[in-house]
Amino acid sequence: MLKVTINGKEIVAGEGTTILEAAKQAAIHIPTLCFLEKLAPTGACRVCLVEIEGARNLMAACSTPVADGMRVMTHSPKVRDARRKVVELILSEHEGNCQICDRNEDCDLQQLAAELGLKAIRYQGEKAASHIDDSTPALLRDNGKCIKCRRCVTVCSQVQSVGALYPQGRGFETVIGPAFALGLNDVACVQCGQCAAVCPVGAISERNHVEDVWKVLEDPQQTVVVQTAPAIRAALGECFGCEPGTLVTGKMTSALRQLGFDGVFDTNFTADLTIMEEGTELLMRLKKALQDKETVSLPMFTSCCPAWINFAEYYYSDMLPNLSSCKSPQQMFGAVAKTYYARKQGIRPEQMTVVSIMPCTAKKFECQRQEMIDSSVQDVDYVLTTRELGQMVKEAGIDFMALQESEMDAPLGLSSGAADIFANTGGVMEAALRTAYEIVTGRELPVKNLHVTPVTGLEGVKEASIVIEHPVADWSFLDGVEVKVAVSHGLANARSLIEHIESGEKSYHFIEVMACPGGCIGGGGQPRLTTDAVRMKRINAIYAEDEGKLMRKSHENEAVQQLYAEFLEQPLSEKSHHLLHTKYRG
Ligand code: HC0
Ligand code: SF4
Repeated sequence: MLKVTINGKEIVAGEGTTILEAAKQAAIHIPTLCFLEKLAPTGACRVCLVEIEGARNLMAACSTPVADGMRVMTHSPKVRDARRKVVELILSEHEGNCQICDRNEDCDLQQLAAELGLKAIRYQGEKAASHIDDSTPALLRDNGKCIKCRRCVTVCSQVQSVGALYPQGRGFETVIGPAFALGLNDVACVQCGQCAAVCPVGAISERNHVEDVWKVLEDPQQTVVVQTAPAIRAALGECFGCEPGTLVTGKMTSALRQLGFDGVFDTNFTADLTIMEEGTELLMRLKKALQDKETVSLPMFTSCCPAWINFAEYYYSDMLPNLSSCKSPQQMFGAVAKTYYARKQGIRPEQMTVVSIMPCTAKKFECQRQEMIDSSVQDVDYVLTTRELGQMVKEAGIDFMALQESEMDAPLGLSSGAADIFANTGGVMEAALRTAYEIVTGRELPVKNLHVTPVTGLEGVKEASIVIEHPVADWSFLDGVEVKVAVSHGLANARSLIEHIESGEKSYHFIEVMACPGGCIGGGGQPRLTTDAVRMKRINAIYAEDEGKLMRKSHENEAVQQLYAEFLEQPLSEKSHHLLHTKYRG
């Protein structure tokens, strides 16, 4: 162990600990800008400069390891002056337009300027040129607002292993973006929005569709229904000052009704439906492989995360047959709403608008895919992120925290606890196992409180296995079979998992992949900034929502059972295939 003194306070730290980490242990705050927890520091912004006794230069605390006997000053006059200069220089070339910026009052740079007590910008000069990339349906990038901190570069390469963004040029001329000034649509960007989730300023955000939704809500010819993704309810409250992980399901429902939606429904309803379809698909693949000895694509991968689908299409097109053919719950919802529900309401699909509230930017891309028009028109019309819904509620003058709680509408608003946990990494797997095990054995999954603990939590790749004992007659070929599953989140983890499978080191039957760290609760459209502590609070809230329900398995959802009885007939029926399944092109 090393002894180091920070601001006169003696601290014991392990070998390799950075000054920033050691200071944090001692509750000493050093401001940062480019730094992101758990990722290799770049030292790009120099905001975390500190003074080390005896050293010639100030050093970046995020990338300088402590040494035995080191004496560090984090807020000496020299440090405070240097830090101000750094931030003034950033501000001098930043085309902020703060009052009308997407990040007004939610901007790390504004907060930093306030923290450092900046009262003037001593340097004035040329501003960075604005170049707007609106080439994808999901994201908007404005280089004029970019402060070149490289957080987006770090996340895109280290967490997602995509590397769509990188710094080009030198000094003032440095530009962050895809090569040759291409748009994100022209490179292998998966539209996950993790870059937007970590951008400290307004340089990368979702494409905003709030105005489109206002317009359609004011159109008397349209029946406008809304679906809310599982992860929204544990994060929307943060837009109104709540602690991360505050469940606001009932208030969110009331707010959506006040905004004027004609039906307030739940993506969770089609998450339950997904389990029926995807669970049956998995069992059929196992049957073909183990009983009929046919060649089938195993392992089967979940297919509900659109950024993961993009990733698979770009990098692992040979694995596309391994993806479940199920559309995502968002898209199943659109197809069911504009057929089954529209018919119940006596309206045509073109008289209905489906709006989704999603924690995700890639869902904006997904809803526009050519595969997603099975109701005869585009199945989902607009996707708003959690942040955009927060904006709409504020624009409408709704006092969110004062709202009474209310219930979602039937039938497409009814769902199980299994659907809730889709929101977090491991949740789709657990939900699928709760149903598939019971179908095969007639008994409840033999785990504590229905939780498959090995697939929960924030470990990047998680594994579990379950031995099937005494299955019912139809599934007797599974007797004694050890079903192996894996779960990954963050696409770099998916990449390493796939490489282990391809090399033959690992083999599984079923794999859940979510693109964003933590799953959808950490999506690119969630309130910023999503740290691991925030992820865990949201995950705990989602599990609490699940545990608080009487109905905790997808196959128990009576509204889903009714949908089959009245319309779809059974999982994997012809109608199900037409509306709920698809094929990705690669
Ligand atoms: Fe998700 Fe989904 S769980 S991808 O993270 O499966 O976005 O919340 O809506 O579609 O249900 C996101 C969240 C969804 C879908 C669901 C799945
Ligand atoms: Fe990279 Fe995802 Fe951003 Fe695309 S959306 S640039 S893949 S982080």
